[in-house]
Amino acid sequence: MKVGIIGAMVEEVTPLIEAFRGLGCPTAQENLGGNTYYKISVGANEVYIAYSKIGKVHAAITASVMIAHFGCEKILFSGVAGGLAKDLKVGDLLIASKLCQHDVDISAFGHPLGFIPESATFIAADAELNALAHKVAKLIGKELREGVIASGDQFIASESKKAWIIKEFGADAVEMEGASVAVVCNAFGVPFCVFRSISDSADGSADVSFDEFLESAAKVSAQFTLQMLKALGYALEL
Ligand code: OS5
Repeated sequence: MKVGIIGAMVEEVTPLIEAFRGLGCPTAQENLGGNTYYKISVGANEVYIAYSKIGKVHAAITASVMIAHFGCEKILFSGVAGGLAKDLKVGDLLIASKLCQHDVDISAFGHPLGFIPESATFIAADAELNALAHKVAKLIGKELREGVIASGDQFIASESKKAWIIKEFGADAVEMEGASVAVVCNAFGVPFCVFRSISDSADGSADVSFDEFLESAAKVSAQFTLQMLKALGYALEL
């Protein structure tokens, strides 16, 4: 089986790559379209890992390459997010139920915010992967929240913008890549799920909180992603 794991920033994929190095898994590297893809063999299975760079366009490139070039059959996204829901705090882990693009606006033509004709406002993550994630969480005693993720090419750092995204999309967390990975996976019929650990609260101090907690939150998501791989049949001694 070939599974692709995408993060946006190098900090989001480094804990994964280091874990596989520590396990002695054979690793090769290939550069394509501005990204480095790590091809890691785990027994008979392969995992492809790359950080896309920030934003929806970069993440869409990476997801497309993983699927159309490397032949990944499932895609997992691992990274950090800004928390919108009041009870989400730094370090909490969230899996997306569905994702939307909060910066899509063709309402001048009567369309709802976030909607693109022949597409949809929300794209649901794969039900089987999400169910497996909850099973894994229960097994290892890790709290895993499920909620709506809104993506856009903006770092949200204000109470007013945060409130607007909650009001318009009912989102629990905000980031800058997940929905574009959802669009690509949906277009190719590839099951996907999105894990995000909270690095900040998308408010006036989001930049400070993000800098402080990026690394630790990224590790939370990466550790869980490794457990998911194990549950998917990868022979990992975690
Ligand atoms: O990938 C971007 C989205 N991520 C999730 C996230 C988020 N998204 C929106 N709003 C929030 N409040 C969010 N909280 C977490 C995180 C990431 C945000 S953009 C961070 C940019 C930080 C940065 N800029 N320059 N550097 C770092 C230095 C640098 C230098 C060379 C190469 C790469 C980076």
